[in-house]
Amino acid sequence: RMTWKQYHRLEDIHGFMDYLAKTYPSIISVKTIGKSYENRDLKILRISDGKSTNKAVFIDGGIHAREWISPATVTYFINQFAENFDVESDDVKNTDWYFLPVVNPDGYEHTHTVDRLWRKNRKPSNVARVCSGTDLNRNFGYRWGGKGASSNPCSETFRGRAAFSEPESKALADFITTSATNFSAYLTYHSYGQYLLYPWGYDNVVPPDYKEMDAVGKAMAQAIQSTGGSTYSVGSSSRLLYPASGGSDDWAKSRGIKYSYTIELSDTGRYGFILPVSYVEPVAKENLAGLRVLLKQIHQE
Ligand code: 0X9
Ligand code: ZN
Repeated sequence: RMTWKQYHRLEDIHGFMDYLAKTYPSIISVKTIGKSYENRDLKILRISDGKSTNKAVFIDGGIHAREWISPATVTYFINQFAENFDVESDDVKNTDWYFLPVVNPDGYEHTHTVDRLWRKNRKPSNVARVCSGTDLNRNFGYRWGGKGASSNPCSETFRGRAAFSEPESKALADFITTSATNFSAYLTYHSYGQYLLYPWGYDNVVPPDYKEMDAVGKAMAQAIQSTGGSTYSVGSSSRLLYPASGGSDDWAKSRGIKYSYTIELSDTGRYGFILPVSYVEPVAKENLAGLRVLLKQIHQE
């Protein structure tokens, strides 16, 4: 049984997804879109009633291994929509949802078994295996290799040997590219800092339609605050955080997905990555309110 009163291992998360697909076969399906370096499944859960007029939304978590609140929040969303689909709003029902809760399963398991603060994936970067792991959020193929992305395999922000050199980032991008689904939004959950970030991340410039992303981001932050009390700052990630190229959000935006956000969940630094499990439900709940605001916007367009 899945709860949000503990952080779960990968096996539990995948078991939960399979259980939902089995229990609600008319609206939920699970698909393995590829394998990690250590041969773990990259599992996507889709929720949809199959209407052709639906809007499509892609949500992922766990790009960075140690950010445990991220997969916990994404699975909370899944559970909320799956268990209450029949009584959910038209916005939720008129949506094709795609969830990839753990983009980096090898890293995630490594943080449970060996090193709680591991960030990258686990693929060795050279034959000598001096340093392992690529930062998957520096490995995507838009403006790959620019600012804030290291060429040193021992760095925490190692960009990889080439764009999409890693099976995890490649599988995600290939799925979005080849699924022929026209995604209206791409949301990637990280921690920590409480930010709603939009492109560009690669440098301190913004896309032509940034004002719309900014306005929707601010409305989401407002909903988060009034639901759970947390304050989220909204802005372009290069400006609010730092320039960092090769991020999944930039790549999604470059593919024409209009609403592309990186959401840095709680907290603001007291516990950081080691967020006590008592935070999971409040964080996920207030972020569900934020997500619903974005959804409403998408359905107005
Ligand atoms: O640096 C990152 O990858 C993200 N922050 S984290 O603390 N979770 O590592 C921010 C990514 C923002 N987006 C881009 N720079 N494209
Ligand atoms: Zn992160």
